[in-house]
Amino acid sequence: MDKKRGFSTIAIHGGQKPDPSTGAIMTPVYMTSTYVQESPGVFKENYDYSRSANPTRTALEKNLALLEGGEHGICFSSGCATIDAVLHMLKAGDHVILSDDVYGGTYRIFDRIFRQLGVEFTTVNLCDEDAFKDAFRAETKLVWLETPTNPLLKVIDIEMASSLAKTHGALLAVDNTFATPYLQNPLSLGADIVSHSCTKYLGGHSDLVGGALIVNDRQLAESLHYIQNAVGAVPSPFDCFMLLRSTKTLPVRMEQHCQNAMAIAQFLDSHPKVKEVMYPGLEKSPYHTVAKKQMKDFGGMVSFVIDGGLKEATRFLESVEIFSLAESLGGVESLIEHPAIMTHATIPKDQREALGITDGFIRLSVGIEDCSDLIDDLTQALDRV
Ligand code: P1T
Repeated sequence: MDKKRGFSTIAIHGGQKPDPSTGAIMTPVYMTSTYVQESPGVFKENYDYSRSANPTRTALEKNLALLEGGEHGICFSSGCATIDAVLHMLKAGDHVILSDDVYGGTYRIFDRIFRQLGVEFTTVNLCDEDAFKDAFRAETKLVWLETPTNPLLKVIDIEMASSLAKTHGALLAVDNTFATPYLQNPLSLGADIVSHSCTKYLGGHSDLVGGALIVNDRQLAESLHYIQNAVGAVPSPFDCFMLLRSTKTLPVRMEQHCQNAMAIAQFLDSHPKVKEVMYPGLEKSPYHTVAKKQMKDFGGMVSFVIDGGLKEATRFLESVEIFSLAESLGGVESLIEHPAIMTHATIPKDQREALGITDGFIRLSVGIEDCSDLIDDLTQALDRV
């Protein structure tokens, strides 16, 4: 598929062609662990063992690379496995600058797994350019950020981050899970590595766990492929098939997620029981200008602070009927969660509260149901607080 085709055309056809033996339009699920060799070391394409390569995974890797406008896609069994693979390129004594607001599980990989192996990291508010500059050391090899961030929905200027990382000889990795390639392409803004939890919008139906890295640089791709194969956190052919099925509808789903999220952010912003709304689509958001510059639309995630504390938040979370109280995000159904107790519990309490992830802080993954039903649900739940 030509990179110049439109996003929806690439989403549907990219990386895929009818099965040559049958004409099946859908890429088959190649449920095989190994491949027959004609002679020792002589095998078709690069298929010798399914940890190393599998045709269903190859189609997905090509599809995701094309969607991100990148050269190489490398798929993993989860979003966390992608972060682990990137950090495996580092050695003891190397230093990473990590955005101060990231998924709790991301922070945990840095804090509990790689710190004890000698990889150091500093958390910084990367929206503060001076603090960002000050965090670089001679040993800094990598900057890792999410934008929009989880769960505060801060928007970090990717071009600014890329220029600082380049000046200091560090790689820039952008976790593009919240925006998806439909809304933002970090490689085109100077990032070296794009990371995804495919569990979220790319999967879109809350029925699989997966991850992907996309890069342009061949050597970087080879290093990551080496780690992918050596460590072995690869997705099953069936999950790859499910993802290929899902990315076909990514554009239409994202349009509806964004439209519903904007309406809900505006509704919450004018509600007397809501203290603060975080959504980069709101003009008064401090991140609106950067978001407009680098994103096509503002995404399906909305966070807000309810008036009161844990008691009010709990009553509200127990009262919603269409929103489901659950971790994760990006599915067609609306989810709601309490980051302090759920997705970000691994971040130390003082650090979490200093960031603003307080007991009244609530995160919504706005689904694609009828928006009026979602607003009615939030209204009745707020009435019960
Ligand atoms: O769950 P997994 O596929 O391993 O992805 C980890 C991950 C990576 N990056 C971001 C931005 C994420 O949000 C996540 C997972 N997040 C949740 C489960 C959550 O509810 O926020």
